[in-house]
Amino acid sequence: MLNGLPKFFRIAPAVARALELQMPVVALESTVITHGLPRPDNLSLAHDMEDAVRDSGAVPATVGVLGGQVVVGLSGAELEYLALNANARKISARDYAAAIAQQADGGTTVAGTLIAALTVGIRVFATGGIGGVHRWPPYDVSADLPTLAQSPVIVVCAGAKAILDLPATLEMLETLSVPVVGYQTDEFPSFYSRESGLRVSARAENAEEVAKIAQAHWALGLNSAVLVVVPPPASVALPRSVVERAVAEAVAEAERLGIRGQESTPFLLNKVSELTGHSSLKANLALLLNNARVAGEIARALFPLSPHRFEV
Ligand code: PSU
Ligand code: MN
Repeated sequence: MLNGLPKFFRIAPAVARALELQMPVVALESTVITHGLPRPDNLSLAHDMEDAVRDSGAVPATVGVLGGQVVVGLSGAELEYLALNANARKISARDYAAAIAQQADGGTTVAGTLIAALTVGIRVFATGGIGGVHRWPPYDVSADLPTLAQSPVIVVCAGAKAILDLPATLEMLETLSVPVVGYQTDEFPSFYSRESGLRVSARAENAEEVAKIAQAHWALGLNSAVLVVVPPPASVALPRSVVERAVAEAVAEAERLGIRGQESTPFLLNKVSELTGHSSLKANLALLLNNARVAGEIARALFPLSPHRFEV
């Protein structure tokens, strides 16, 4: 499966070996490193997420673009280079080709990471929150949504980012035939908060059940992602009212400053972090780690061969 890859793809040896042996692999995105989190938390978080995947017995593969190469499984030095690189682009589906042709560096979004995961055959992916339908301007819809519709990958997240229009995002996921599976919950989490008042389309109690749902979904010939939503850990989750107030203020400020398009998500996330006295940052870091751990367990349920059995 790894033969015939486009020449601008590079897979880390540990990841290539795991894929060939059908061992559990979890893809991780890198826009959260380049644009989502402040330094130095971004780099430590990137390492911690990889460790969380390893601790649950799977092989992590952080995806990014370096000098126009799509790298699946960034090394420690490469993670550091991206985390410190202020010129790194935010690479969603439409941005790939230019980044490759122009030999640029960048962090891949959920959409960008899904494309790379699918190209090399990774079926499980962990992130913080997916993009979706924005509250303002009303016609800003993340490429994460249509890409999820075309990518048979299990995506583990804490819902969609709280800055979005969550009911509209859920409706769009339904339209796109993406199951939204609550991990030990009936409620769609709202990223920083465990609650949203919105229901998921199915509930799973453990990783094995998620794997069975995904296998049945794909056996039907459906080619969309299965979105697994995990509430943020109770110890760091914020009350919904606190988040809502901060989001309303951040959105109003973005509107005042005329911030649009690609810049909108990083601006709003940063503003919400400031307005909540950085307790949202703490929740963000904790939920990312938790999602990496759950994704590792799901990957093991999907590909029951443990990597440890092959370690000599
Ligand atoms: N969630 C975060 N921080 C982020 C993102 C999500 O906590 O930086 C990124 C993800 O990579 C997601 C992207 O795919 O934001 C969506 O951006 P847009 O709305 O521009 O498509
Ligand atoms: Mn957008």
